[in-house]
Amino acid sequence: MSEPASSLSLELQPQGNHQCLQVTPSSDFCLRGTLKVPGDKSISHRSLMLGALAEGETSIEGLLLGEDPCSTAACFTAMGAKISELNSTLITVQGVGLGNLQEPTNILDAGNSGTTMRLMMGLLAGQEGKFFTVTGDDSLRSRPMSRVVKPLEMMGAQIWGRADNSRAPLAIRGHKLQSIHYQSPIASAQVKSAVLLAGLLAAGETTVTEPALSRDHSERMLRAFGATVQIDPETKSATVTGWPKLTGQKVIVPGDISSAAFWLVAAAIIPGSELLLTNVGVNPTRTGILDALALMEADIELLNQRDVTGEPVADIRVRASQLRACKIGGDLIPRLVDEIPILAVAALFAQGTTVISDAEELRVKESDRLSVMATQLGKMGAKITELPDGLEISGGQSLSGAELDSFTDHRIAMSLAIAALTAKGVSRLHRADAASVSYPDFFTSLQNLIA
Ligand code: SPQ
Repeated sequence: MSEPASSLSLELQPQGNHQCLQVTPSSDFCLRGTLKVPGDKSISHRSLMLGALAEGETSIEGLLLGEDPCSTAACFTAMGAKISELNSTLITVQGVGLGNLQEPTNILDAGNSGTTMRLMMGLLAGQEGKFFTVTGDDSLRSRPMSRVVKPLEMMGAQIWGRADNSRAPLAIRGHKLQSIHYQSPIASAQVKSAVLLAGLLAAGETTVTEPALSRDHSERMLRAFGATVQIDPETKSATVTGWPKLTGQKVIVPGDISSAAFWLVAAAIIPGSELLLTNVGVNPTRTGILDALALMEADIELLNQRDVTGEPVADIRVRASQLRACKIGGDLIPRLVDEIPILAVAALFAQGTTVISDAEELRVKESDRLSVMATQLGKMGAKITELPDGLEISGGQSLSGAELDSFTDHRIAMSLAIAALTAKGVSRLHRADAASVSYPDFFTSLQNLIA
């Protein structure tokens, strides 16, 4: 990466199979400009999966061309879906029809993507008479899969794997399924979606009830493709009716608010910054980050709010301002679960002590995000305490440059890169390339926004 106009410099250096980002900060820079963040990862996965299951053609505009959706595309291509080259802004998928996925001749590799593995397992469980093996990278093979194996087994699924069928690689023999009403112990869109997708292949009605509402992209898109989906917001339940006729659709993927979150926080904490983020998905099950930043008194404005193929979208303006500490927990957590690492960075610059609780789920993401953020920000001199279910972060701090590591977790890589911009002294962020999982152009965009 070339030298920026200011004296701040970002340099990506090869390091074995990975890349190391060297950040040499300066005191006189800010972030300015207009940016379109890449397509929503959750919606991208679902559009590929439902496109593969539907009859006819699905066209997808704005699909995230990150590593995770590429894993989903490769898995469904191996099962007979015809997916056009993933190098353009318009992707087409020729579906095979519900229940008609082909038995792949090799192991299905979900890479780093929990969404690919868990949602796909729901769809594979009911492909009668066919055999599938699913695996992933080191991180994904260490993540818990029993949360989807258990409800799928209640529906009649046949699944085998390591650690009492709870860790990939997992083998699945497609089997006739029965509908269930599943009371999920955790608010998880991946659990909910896996069960609802399995419910498409079971006679009758399959319901999932959650302790708090998780993202509802599956429910919205299933409806758009022709499934009958009932939502009961009171009981936090979603119900699908089995064996719908799914028909290929036109999907326009909005920008990912989880990717926008890095810019929202960066612009809020770097004095003099002002950014306009265009075309960002603002589905209320995902806008917890906006609510948290509003609690912190960030200067954020939603403009041009509209609906695009069933998902709410807006442009978001953010300007630097003095943040205040806040308490984040309860039902807000599933609505900002992936934004907690970057919120921890915001909290370092807020007046007072921010406490994040009820976030134990972060321990089973691509890394243990509570532990990694506490140790990595700690290396920069931050006063941050790891709690069993969250973080306690003292604000008003100044950070020092340090040797940092993403632990190959994309959200950690981008959060630490933003923290490094604000530090005094050089930071080296090892395995920074992890950002490509959800945001392949992150460092180029960062470079372009520096003013
Ligand atoms: O797909 P994966 O690897 O699980 O990705 C993450 C992320 O940070 O991008 C979580 F690590 O996002 C999940 C999110 O945390 C994506 C997701 C979805 O698309 O349904 C739901 C959330 O997970 P969960 O377990 O709360 O359902």
